[in-house]
Amino acid sequence: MLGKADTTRMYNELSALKNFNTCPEQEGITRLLFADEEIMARAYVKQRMVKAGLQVTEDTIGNIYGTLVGSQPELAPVWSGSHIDTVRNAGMYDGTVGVIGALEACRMIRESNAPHRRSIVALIFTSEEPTRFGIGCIGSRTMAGHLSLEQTKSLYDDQGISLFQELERLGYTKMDYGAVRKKKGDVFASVELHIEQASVLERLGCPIGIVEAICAPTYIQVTLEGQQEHAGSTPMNERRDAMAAASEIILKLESLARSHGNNHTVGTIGKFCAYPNSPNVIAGRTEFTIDIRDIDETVKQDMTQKICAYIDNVAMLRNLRARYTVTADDLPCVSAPPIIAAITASCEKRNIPIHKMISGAYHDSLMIAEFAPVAMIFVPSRGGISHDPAEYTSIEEIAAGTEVLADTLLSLSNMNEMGEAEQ
Ligand code: HGY
Ligand code: MN
Ligand code: MN
Repeated sequence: MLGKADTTRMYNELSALKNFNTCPEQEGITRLLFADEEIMARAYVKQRMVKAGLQVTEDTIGNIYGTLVGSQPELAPVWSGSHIDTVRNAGMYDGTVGVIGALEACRMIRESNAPHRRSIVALIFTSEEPTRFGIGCIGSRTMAGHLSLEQTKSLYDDQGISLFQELERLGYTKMDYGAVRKKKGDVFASVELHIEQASVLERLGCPIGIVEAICAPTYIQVTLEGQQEHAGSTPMNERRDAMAAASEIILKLESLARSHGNNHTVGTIGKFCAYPNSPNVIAGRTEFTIDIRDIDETVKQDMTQKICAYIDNVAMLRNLRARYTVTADDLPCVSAPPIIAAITASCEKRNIPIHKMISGAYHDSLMIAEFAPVAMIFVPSRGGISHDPAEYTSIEEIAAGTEVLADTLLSLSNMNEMGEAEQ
């Protein structure tokens, strides 16, 4: 069992990352993929990785790898990583806890001189958040083979800039995009440390959550086209109001999700644009994103099918034109028992109570699960708040999760293909 994480070092790094913020004049942190501040945050973590003695590389979609080389580097490595990009007006812990936690775990292992056969890799996955380009897990999704270079040409941000244009601007397209792809066997195991982003652990008074399964998202981009008209002189029975139509769809999504009556069947419309967005003009067009999640793929497909049928029906009844595209339709994943066992073993040795749970949020581990065994370690979120400036987890709670992560990575790095410990 390894020792203690260095809470000062970790807190300083989390605080440094907090300052890479595109909108310091607003509440919280906004650090979208490939914004100047995100590029600076990437450089900062790479510099900390080098200082920690890791070998640092980056791939064609911007995933960053910091490798603590093992005694048998030819063996499939053990991974641990997360993200540094944020939603708008975010807190300072979503994603960064997993990146700094993985870095600190590597330092703990290196400073302990504990022998480890497999290399251990701390990673930053490119753009876990869908904030800029409307789809999440861009870096890990590419690793799993679900995002081709061609497809990056059709992912646009609100300014009409494509992901491909950004990759070109930053010189990534000069490298071999295909090399990003990972196949089964390339990675022995992957463990991600993350804040819980809900209040289960806090309510239970439990410091460590072990994620047994991760819910998956389906994203649907919807455009409703009606008729822009005068708000005063257009009689109610002559309107083709894209805002009123959208409101029916929003409430239908909510009632569909509620009807399943469980915490993991959820539907959200968080991004909504109305045109021309003027107080005295009937909206001629609305554009919005539907985010459906579930741990059960058949339920998610049923929700998707029902809401799309409802959109068609509203459009027909209101004489509007509806266009929609499913832009992401991911599969839920389950964690690998040997990794769960390794995390559990560390918590037992450290006399830390655990709670096994499902993650309602998705994470890069969802994509990594397509080519490697995964599991996640959760640490509590105060009040369950996340994706909000008030997001908070104490450095002591983060250190506890990091210490368990470090034990787990070390034991996995000395495990053979049968899951037996070998020095
Ligand atoms: O939306 C999510 O579950 C993650 O925070 N991107
Ligand atoms: Mn997030
Ligand atoms: Mn996250």
